[in-house]
Amino acid sequence: MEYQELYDKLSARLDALASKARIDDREPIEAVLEKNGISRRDFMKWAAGTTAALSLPLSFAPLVAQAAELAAGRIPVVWLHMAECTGCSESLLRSDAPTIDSLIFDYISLEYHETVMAASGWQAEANLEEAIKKYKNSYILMVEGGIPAGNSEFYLTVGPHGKKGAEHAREAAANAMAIFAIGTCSSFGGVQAARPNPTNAKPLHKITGKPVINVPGCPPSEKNIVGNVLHFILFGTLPALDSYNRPKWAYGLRIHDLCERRGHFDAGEFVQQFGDEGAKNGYCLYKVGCKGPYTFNNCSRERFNQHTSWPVQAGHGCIGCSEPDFWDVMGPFEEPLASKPFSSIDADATADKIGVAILTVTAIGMAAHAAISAFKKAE
Ligand code: FSX
Ligand code: SF4
Ligand code: F3S
Repeated sequence: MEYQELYDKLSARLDALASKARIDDREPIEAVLEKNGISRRDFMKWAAGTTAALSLPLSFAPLVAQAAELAAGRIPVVWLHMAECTGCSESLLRSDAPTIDSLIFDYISLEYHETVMAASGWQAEANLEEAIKKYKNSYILMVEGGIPAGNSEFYLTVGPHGKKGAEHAREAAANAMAIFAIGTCSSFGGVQAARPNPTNAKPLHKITGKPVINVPGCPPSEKNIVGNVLHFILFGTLPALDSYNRPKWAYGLRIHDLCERRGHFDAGEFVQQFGDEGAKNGYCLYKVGCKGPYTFNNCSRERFNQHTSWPVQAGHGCIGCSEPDFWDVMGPFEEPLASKPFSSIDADATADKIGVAILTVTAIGMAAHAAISAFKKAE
């Protein structure tokens, strides 16, 4: 599709969304940004950066800005917590000067989010049930955390009914318009599922049996979380996904491909041990365990903590936190994987090729076309 044709299509979609009645009566996002000292110019700069992050042409920035404005008040979001550390929510919410991403997230119509809502106990449970009923087939479901499964479901119970986490997830997924697994735990099981996986924790798609877009990372960056919401608002369909159902715009390249220390890797300049001269000179961290060559994510580009830094910039190698089973297959974290089969993967491998290689460790069988048709139906 030509860019102009795509632009017109997305623009018509946003206009249709704008003509829908708002589901709440809060002030417009523009006013919220202004109150936080963010000018229109800053906002448009942010839109341009987000457009690039989403791999769209720069001329689409006004559409991304419009999607961000519409994210509030028109698309309800239900966010469930399962077994995890809440780091994914913290990634967005805990900044001393909120970024535009975190303000937008704060401002989207979070109908239910256990960390940030005021309600608790029976009231919280009633809010969840009501939101699921009221916004049937029109809400986005985001789930954080791995989910104890099978005979171990009772290891996670939530709320005053003592409902199992898996039941909560299945009920909320049944009528969602789109489902996102936020974080490595929800995408792949994460730390809960590390050997010996005492609670039999499973990823969201295995519990719900539904198409799920995985947004892994322990935690994922705020850009990857908010970017996925905006992408969905813009397109109303699945983004291009890799073999682990991760959006390619965010997870299409390896940490190693985008790393600022890559020149040192290519020149054979390595940190031999933490604190040595090489470390002071910012040399490559491969020999002290960096798993950037095996990990697909955009951390060096998007960074964390208000976009200030990321693990490798801070002086520690990537530990592969957005890959399936990283606790089991990426360790030891401070030694190279030299003796593991991964080391035979050639340096120019694409996400899909690596995915196929790692599929021998964990099989996630989910056909993208099935997922797309399900989304189209829900639209
Ligand atoms: Fe924690 Fe989220 Fe890691 Fe998991 O993040 S940052 S353990 S991915 O589910 O809270
Ligand atoms: Fe690659 Fe890691 Fe070295 Fe960066 S620090 S160049 S990601 S091995
Ligand atoms: Fe995780 Fe590696 Fe990024 S450890 S945060 S994927 S640099």
